[in-house]
Amino acid sequence: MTVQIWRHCRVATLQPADPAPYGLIEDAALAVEDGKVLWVGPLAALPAEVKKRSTREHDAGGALITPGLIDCHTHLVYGGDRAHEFELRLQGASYEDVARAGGGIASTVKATRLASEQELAAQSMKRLQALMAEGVTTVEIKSGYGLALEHERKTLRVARALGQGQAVEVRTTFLGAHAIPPEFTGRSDDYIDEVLRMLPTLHAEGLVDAVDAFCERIAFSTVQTERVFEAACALGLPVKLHAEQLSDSGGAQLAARYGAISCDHLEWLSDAGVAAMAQAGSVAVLLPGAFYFLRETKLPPISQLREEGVPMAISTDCNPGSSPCTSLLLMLNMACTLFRLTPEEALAGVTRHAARALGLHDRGTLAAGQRADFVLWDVAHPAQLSYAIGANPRLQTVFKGELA
Ligand code: DI6
Ligand code: FE
Repeated sequence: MTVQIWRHCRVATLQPADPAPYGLIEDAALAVEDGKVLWVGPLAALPAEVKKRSTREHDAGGALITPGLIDCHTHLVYGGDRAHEFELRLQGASYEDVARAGGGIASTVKATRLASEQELAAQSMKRLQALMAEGVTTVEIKSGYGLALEHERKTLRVARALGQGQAVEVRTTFLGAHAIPPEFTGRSDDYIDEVLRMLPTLHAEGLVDAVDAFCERIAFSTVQTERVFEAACALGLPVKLHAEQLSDSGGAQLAARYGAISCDHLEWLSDAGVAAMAQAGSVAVLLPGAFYFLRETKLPPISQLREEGVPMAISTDCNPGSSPCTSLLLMLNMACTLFRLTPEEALAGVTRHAARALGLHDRGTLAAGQRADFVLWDVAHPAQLSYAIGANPRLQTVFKGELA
């Protein structure tokens, strides 16, 4: 097996065991073998036997190396766009007004159903590539704009295919319970029956890594959400939830009872919700792009989450309605400016904690045995990744030990 060594770099390992902020190692070396990190530490401590086996050396030119970024909550496979709805909202309509008037998610469902697999793939690929250009090496993609078996299948197949042959891994989440499709208007329980029929079929086709639902007064109740969770658990699939985005429905407490790997949005999360998440070990996925784009004013309870030790992840929520965003670096900045996270918390939010929000334990930090997914950046200090607005200092991405 070949051993490659990156030297002349600083490495932010994001390993909690490394005492410096960001787990930062100055004048570091990073050795990779067989797609995994073999060794990382100060260059001066590089073991002679690792050095001896090295077959390729890379001069990183003083770059900062971080784990590959992980966008743990996206809806990036969809048809059409919602620029018109943006205009309506600028004239005074709220997100919920638009949804109730049959626009919103429903209009994306229409466009997604009309799109062929090829058309969906072509427009979604552009969004995926924008994320990858900023160092994303793992991305979660949800279904939820098909809302019928063939269209949910199409979405998940496109999502899986997007990652093939590329320097990124796609994880798929079934979000059948995202909205009530037009043919089920007024019959939301019947639609949940349909979701429960779709799930085992799509799972059997190998298209589902996790299950999500939108628990909200404009979407599904906690009782309906619980039926979806029961079905997921019966299949051994992890659950996550769009919870307390526009109101407090107690979704986080429900999700915690099902050991949810994450609860996402959380602007209206109560103290009881924070406590339940802390106990269950669920990750809080914060989505500053949606907060910004919907001009929300109620902040997620950051200090309570921090005090209770709930890990916080940050994601784009890339979707056409509430966060038409393909920049995870911009989300780092917004997590700090809008939510008052520290740049270190923000970076952990798109690496270590984002991995955990996907139930992945082999990435998100740089340590021996972890996947060798990492990014070389032209920055002097990791805080610059959160500080800059609209910059893209990525120099190179290494995916599973190979230069992308
Ligand atoms: N919450 C959101 O912010 C997105 N989905 C969800 O459950 C919005 C989806 C959309 O408006 O298309
Ligand atoms: Fe979302």
